[in-house]
Amino acid sequence: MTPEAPTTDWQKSACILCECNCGLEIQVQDGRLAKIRGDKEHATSHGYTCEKPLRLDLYQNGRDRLTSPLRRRPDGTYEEIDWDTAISEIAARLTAVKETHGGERILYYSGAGQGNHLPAAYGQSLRAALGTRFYSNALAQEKTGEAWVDAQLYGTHTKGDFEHAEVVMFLGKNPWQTHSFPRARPVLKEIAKDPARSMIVLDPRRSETAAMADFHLQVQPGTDAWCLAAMLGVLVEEDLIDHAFVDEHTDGMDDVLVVLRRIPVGQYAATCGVDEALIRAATRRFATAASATTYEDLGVQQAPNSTLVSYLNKLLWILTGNFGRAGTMFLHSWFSSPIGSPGGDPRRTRRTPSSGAAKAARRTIAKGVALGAAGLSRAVPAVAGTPLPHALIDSAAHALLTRMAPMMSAGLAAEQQPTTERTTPVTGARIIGGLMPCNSIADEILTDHPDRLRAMWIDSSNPAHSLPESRRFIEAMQACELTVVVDVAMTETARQADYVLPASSQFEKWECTFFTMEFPHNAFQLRAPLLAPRPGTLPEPEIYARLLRELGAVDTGLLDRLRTALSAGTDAFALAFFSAAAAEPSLLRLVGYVLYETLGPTLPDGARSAAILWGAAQLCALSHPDSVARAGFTGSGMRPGQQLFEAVLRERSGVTFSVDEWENAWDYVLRKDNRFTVAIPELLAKADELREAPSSWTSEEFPFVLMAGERRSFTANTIIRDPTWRRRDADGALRISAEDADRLGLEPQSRVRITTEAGSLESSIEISDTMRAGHVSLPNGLGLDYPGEDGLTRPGIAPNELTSAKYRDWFAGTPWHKYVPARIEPVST
Ligand SMILES: Nc1nc2c(c(=O)[nH]1)N[C@H]1C(S)=C(S)[C@@H](COP(=O)(O)OP(=O)(O)OC[C@H]3O[C@@H](n4cnc5c(=O)[nH]c(N)nc54)[C@H](O)[C@@H]3O)O[C@H]1N2
Ligand SMILES: Nc1nc2c(c(=O)[nH]1)N[C@H]1C(S)=C(S)[C@@H](COP(=O)(O)OP(=O)(O)OC[C@H]3O[C@@H](n4cnc5c(=O)[nH]c(N)nc54)[C@H](O)[C@@H]3O)O[C@H]1N2
Ligand code: SF4
Ligand SMILES: [Mo]
Repeated sequence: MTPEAPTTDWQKSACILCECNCGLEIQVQDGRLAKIRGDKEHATSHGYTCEKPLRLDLYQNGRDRLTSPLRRRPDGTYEEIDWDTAISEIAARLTAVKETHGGERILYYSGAGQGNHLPAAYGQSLRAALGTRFYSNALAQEKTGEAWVDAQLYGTHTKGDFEHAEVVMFLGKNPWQTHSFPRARPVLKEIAKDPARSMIVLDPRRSETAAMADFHLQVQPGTDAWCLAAMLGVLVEEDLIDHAFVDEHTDGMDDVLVVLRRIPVGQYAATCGVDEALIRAATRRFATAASATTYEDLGVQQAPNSTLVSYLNKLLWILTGNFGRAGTMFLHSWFSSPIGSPGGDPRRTRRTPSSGAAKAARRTIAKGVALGAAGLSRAVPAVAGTPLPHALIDSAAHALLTRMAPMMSAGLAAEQQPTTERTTPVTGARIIGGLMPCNSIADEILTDHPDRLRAMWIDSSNPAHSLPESRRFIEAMQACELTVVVDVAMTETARQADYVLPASSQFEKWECTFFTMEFPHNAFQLRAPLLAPRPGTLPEPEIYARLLRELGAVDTGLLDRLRTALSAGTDAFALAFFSAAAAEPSLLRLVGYVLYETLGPTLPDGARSAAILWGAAQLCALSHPDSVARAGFTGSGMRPGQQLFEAVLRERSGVTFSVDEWENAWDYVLRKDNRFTVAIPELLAKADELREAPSSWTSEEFPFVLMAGERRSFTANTIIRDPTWRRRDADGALRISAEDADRLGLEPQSRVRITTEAGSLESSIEISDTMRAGHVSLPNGLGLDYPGEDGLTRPGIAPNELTSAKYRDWFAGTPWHKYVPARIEPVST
């Protein structure tokens, strides 16, 4: 099928509105996504969808879709320019910044979209060519604290088997609306109706999920650390610890227990405002269940003490032995990680291929390296031109791949963070997983510090809307010498940029996400385009390639030689590429671009953008050899990776790339003897200080806690901009308790003024019995400028006009979006 052909067939794709990426089947008619249903054959969602994707056409055919590169005029208006002009001017200006201040003064901000991860993957090549060092995206305002804790404990990301757990616990997570695990709603319903299973929810609000829970621990906002500490205190007091598990699988528990024994359970229950008996009952239920899982999300990750809360959460399931069995927590494979591994790259610290493969690799590595050392000029033609035995080419290529994997993986996905800690140049903020904290970005620009950031490249993100204190972020954009935004729509961020580059939509190009977080079976889906690109737009991989050509990033002679090698087969190509990289390691960081230029044009159905996935598939097979083999990708050398890549290209409903047994969860532990390292000194100290630490940040001036950014039905960050998507609650009312409404004399139709340290805005209200007194909530994703009949409309409040960047986690720098001290006043009409 060619993407141009208008068709009424059901075509396979996926939802791009949250990280679940449920498989979809879509009928396209007259350029519209006319009919949409769940894909029953999809490897992870099996036909499930929620209500949100049914009107995805509002994304595809949004009225503010971009169709031409734009250049900002001095008066702030934009003029259309052609692509050649855009590429040459941007390349020249990036080069100027690099030459004047250094490439490391260019911030690359991208990669957190819910559906499109290829831009950030190819963006690694641009970053390599420019020599950027600093990188950020939305993960650095939610998940970096948790990622750091994971890195200390066992080295990689955890998730839970909610479908089979006897007890599930959600901390600041409302999966009824926000999903994050497959088939969330049916799973929640099954748990709620099964008397043998239980749900525990920590949430100040009676969310849809909390309303289904057996134990709703309705904490005071921002006090989860005390609630979790109290639960851990109960575990120790009542000896609910799984001692056999702790002895067999953990190191350092004595240091942890010293702190936990000191916890005053009653005092902490009072601090978090939850009845002590309820905390004890919930803890007993969790600890005595045959299997239990937890999920923490924004309600705790964007609130005070978030990194500490992540640690306490993980101690809860570790102390009760809930790991590595059906219905418990697990570590899992990645097809390609979207976040660097904060504690070191798995491919570096983990044993490289085990069994016979390792020996073979060791034996051939010497040959491979020798070939590589022969350098660019000799090795490449030698491989392309002489009939070396296939087996030798393959094993030499594989040996080189094994050796170069760490650097190559840095060129493929998000930055891989070395074990040494890095900090930002101006404010010294901690960089976790390679990501600069979002809250620090403006401070790294709005200063006269000589090492300040000077330029920003922003792709697939809307930080002028999604970052705290957005007015200040906009000031920071304006202070830059150059800002470039790549997007499908004229967003709040695009409106501030020097250049705006129009991308083809996610239904007009090959795309994928790297949110592969399932176990024991894990799947990856490459999506084919359903429609032709809108005229004037380009897929991001092509945008990056044009810039890299303009910058002369890779010698064209080398690219020609690699193409010649490729004509002899992908193993010859691989050996040629790795040999070249052995002589010039910087090539590895450019692997995406090299693959796009060489392998890309040879791929079927115009799937040029998928070229980078060849590298990802090879690294995946190398990192998880046994799991990938169990998924059916077998053989020696480069073969498993090659087969996996071919399956990815072929299968439209996703490919199961790793198959494990439950006990294999231990294989993913990146620690000596596969044991958890449980004592984290700086967080244990902080836990110990909770007794005296402040637990409230409101004041007489700002007596309310505003949750700035609740997920509701028909919100999906800012991916769908057309306000008619939200048929109800069109302008995103402020939710307020009946008690507060009474006290302030508010009626359902009243309007209020919300004032915080950062701003003051008017809002409609919804008097809601889900809110507790003193807590108010605004939805996420509203306050977007959208073309209406008479110019731009802007229904609702952009939450970050009310947040301040200074409210952030002391450790990870993540924002307190869920805890904004605020004042609420009636507006007289
Ligand atoms: N419908 C929809 N789904 C989405 C998204 C979307 O935009 N719309 N976005 C996706 C993304 S990017 C993400 S990161 C996830 C986020 O998913 P969630 O974290 O579930 O989303 P939120 O609604 O921001 O916050 C969850 C809960 O935290 C509670 N909360 C607020 N303050 C506190 C507190 O101090 N303590 C505790 N324990 N709870 C608190 C809120 O009442 C809320 O019920 O959702 C994903 N799914
Ligand atoms: N106050 C407050 N702020 C928050 C939150 C909160 O709860 N409260 N939540 C935070 C969280 S968890 C998240 S994840 C972030 C999300 O914030 P961002 O990471 O900024 O993400 P989105 O709003 O999803 O923006 C995605 C952008 O990608 C564009 N886009 C869509 N398709 C394509 C494409 O194919 N190519 C390109 N180039 N662009 C495309 C969209 O038009 C949109 O501009 O917000 C954070 N900000
Ligand atoms: S919004 Fe999330 S849960 Fe709903 S269909 Fe899309 S990917 Fe699935
Ligand atoms: Mo998010």
